[in-house]
Order: sequence, then C-alpha cells, then structure tokens
Amino acid sequence: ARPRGCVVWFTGLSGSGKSTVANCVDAKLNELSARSFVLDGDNIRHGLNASPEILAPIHGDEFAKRFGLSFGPQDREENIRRIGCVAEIFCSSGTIALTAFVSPYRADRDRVRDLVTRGGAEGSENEFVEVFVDTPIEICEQRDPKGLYKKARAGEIKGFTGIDAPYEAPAKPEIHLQGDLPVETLADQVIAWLKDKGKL
Ligand code: GGZ
Repeated sequence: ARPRGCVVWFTGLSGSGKSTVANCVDAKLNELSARSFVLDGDNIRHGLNASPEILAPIHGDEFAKRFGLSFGPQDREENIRRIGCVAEIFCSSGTIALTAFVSPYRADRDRVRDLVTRGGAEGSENEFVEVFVDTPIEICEQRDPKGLYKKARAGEIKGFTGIDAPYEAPAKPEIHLQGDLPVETLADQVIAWLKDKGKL
C-alpha cells in the first residue's frame, strides 16, 4: 500500500502570511524527516499557470489570452483546479503537499477537497486539511510587502481580493490560525494538528 499523504491547503488574503507559514511548516517537517513540498504563487503562477503575458512570446497573443491565467473569477477557478490536481499527485506519492494560494472561492476549495479525499490512487485515504490564515485586512494592508494594496486602492489593479473582489472565508476549516501571531507559533499549531491526527 502507498503511504498516506495529505494536502495542507492554506487560504487567506494577500499578505496574510500563507506562504511564510507554509514554508516554516515545511522546514519543521523536514527536521522531523517527513517528506513535504510547498506549492505557491512563486513556483506555480510563473510556470504551470503562467499569465497571458508570459505565454504570448511562445504562443502568440490569441492563444496566450485563452490559456494564460490572470485574476478574474474563472482564471482563479482554473488556477485552483490545476493546483488541486498537482497537490493530489504529490499527496498520492506520500508527500505532504503544502499549498499557499489566496483561493478566495469556497466552491473551488471544496472541489479540491473532493478530489483529494475521494482517493486518487487505489487504497489511499488522503486527507485535505484546510488552514484558514485569518489575518485582518488592515494588517495585510499595513504589511503590503509588494505594494499591491496601494496599487489596488489607487485603482491601478482591478479585482484585488479584499478590495474590489470577494474573499469567502472557510466556514469550517480544519485549522483556524490567527494571522497576527508569530509565524513560529502558527507553524507549531499546524505541526501539532498533524501529530494529533497521526499524520506524523
Ligand atoms: C489577489 C493578486 C491579484 C489580485 C496579483 N487579487 O501577496 P501576493 O501577491 O504574493 O499574493 C497574491 C497572489 C495571488 O495569487 P493566487 O494564485 O494565490 O490567487 S488565487 O488563488 O486567487 O488564484 C498577490 C498577487 O498574486 N495578485 N493580482 N487581483 N492577488
């Protein structure tokens, strides 16, 4: 039988700390000799789910517009669908897949949950762990590491999550993190949950 894996799905606003916490959990899992991998915007949105701008020089404008992903509702839906597929593959191989995407729509996250828990590989009982990184937008906006909130407020970015695009908070996340606590504390909470559930 294959080892059981799990998908630890971080969701929250831009600047909430998803990637930072996921990377900290990844480092702790490494110390515990558990196999894990982080999927986030840096390795997915520039590659597999590249934007039309990235695809245009390869495929031409028309094709790039159809198959490149931006931040409209359908683009985000397809972004999350593809990431869900990749996470499921990691998970089925016994790796703990840590994903850090805004994933603002409940329906999209639930679809990934179904994909993962119905068991991709035969005999697997993979788990989907939804982690809500609950950081008030005021704090995210103060942090504004990439200056994106500022641009969104100025109308230079349209459809920015939390400003003029929705974020649907999870109703019953497996783990609810208060994003204003130290990263180390939050990562320890995730590790403790995984230990408690026999995942480690
Ligand atoms: C939200 C955006 C947008 C818009 C660019 N809305 O802080 P960041 O920079 O690194 O995280 C955000 C990231 C969101 O990409 P995801 O793939 O996680 O989004 S989703 O799950 O909704 O598909 C932000 C940046 O990209 N960004 N434009 N309009 N975030």
